[in-house]
Amino acid sequence: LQERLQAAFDATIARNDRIEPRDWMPEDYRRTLVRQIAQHAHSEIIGMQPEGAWIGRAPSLRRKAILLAKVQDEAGHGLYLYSACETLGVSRAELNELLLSGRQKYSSIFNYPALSYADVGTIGWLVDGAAICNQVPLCRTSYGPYGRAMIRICKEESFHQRQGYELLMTMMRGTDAQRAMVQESVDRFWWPVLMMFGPPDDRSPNSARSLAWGVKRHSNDELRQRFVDMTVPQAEALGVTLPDPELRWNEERGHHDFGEPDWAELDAVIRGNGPCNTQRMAHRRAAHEDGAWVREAASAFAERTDRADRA
Ligand code: FAQ
Repeated sequence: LQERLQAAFDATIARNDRIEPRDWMPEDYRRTLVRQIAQHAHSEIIGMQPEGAWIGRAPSLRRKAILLAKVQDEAGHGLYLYSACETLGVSRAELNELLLSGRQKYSSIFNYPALSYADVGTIGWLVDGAAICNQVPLCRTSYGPYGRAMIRICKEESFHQRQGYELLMTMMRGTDAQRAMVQESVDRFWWPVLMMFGPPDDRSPNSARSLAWGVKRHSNDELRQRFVDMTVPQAEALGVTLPDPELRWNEERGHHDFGEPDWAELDAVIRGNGPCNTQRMAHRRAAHEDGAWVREAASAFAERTDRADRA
């Protein structure tokens, strides 16, 4: 029986069809998906913090409304992804515990601070830009609930990217001080954004299997290259310089060459030693504890309506 189930699973993957929650799947496939989807969900929730810190300091009502809507979207993406993950047999409470105890990760990029209002624009342009590059192919991932969640999420991420770019465009049309603020922000974010795509292919232990299973559709380096190629003309249109002296068009390859990110820095940030890791986790833990009364009230209400329904 086991062999027949495995053969049916392999055939579904080979046809590029979706695996659905009730289908049999190898335990390692399930584990890989829980790991990736949970990390993705945690990233959305922790990712609310850098921009969220600017909601009360937005320079106008219009900017505040836009930022508020974007950060709310991120919460929605997190909840959507937790639900997709729950279809694999883990509970939201378990996933939350795995994040709070440091056994599951979230994206390295959210361990960098948002120091100026230009960072709100840069996060939209570059961080959401990188997220889109990574996530559009995930709309075709082999696990149904994850792929379907990605379709809606990508639409919203595209809007996020454009609002960031529009914010930076507005600042670039402003004063010298505003232009300098944008450039300083791009200088700080460029390399950490390139690291969002993960370690280089020859140091990416999960890639081979995830690619074979159709969980990932492209390697980390392929997506990083695609992002650089997509971003260079946008930087030119904006009038900012990307802080990489090795960045140039390579006619032969038909792609941009670019410098090597500092992989030791990525390793350190992933291990918990980035500029804001402690702060991000402390904030998340406090938010979880502060929300205890909401969870208790919701459970008590659910229990009471359940009892009333049965009576
Ligand atoms: N940060 O073998 P690989 C967003 C870990 S976008 C932290 O290459 P894999 C939107 C990796 O987990 C951000 N850890 O791993 C937003 C693994 O450790 P493990 C979220 C990283 O899975 C915008 C180890 O290193 N997007 O939130 C990172 O094949 C603005 C070895 O790596 C996603 O999660 C990193 N950068 O490839 C929200 C996309 N890179 O798990 C708010 C879905 C690697 O074995 C504001 N995920 N690691 O302990 C993926 O596509 C993949 O999981 C990769 C990593 C590409 C991230």
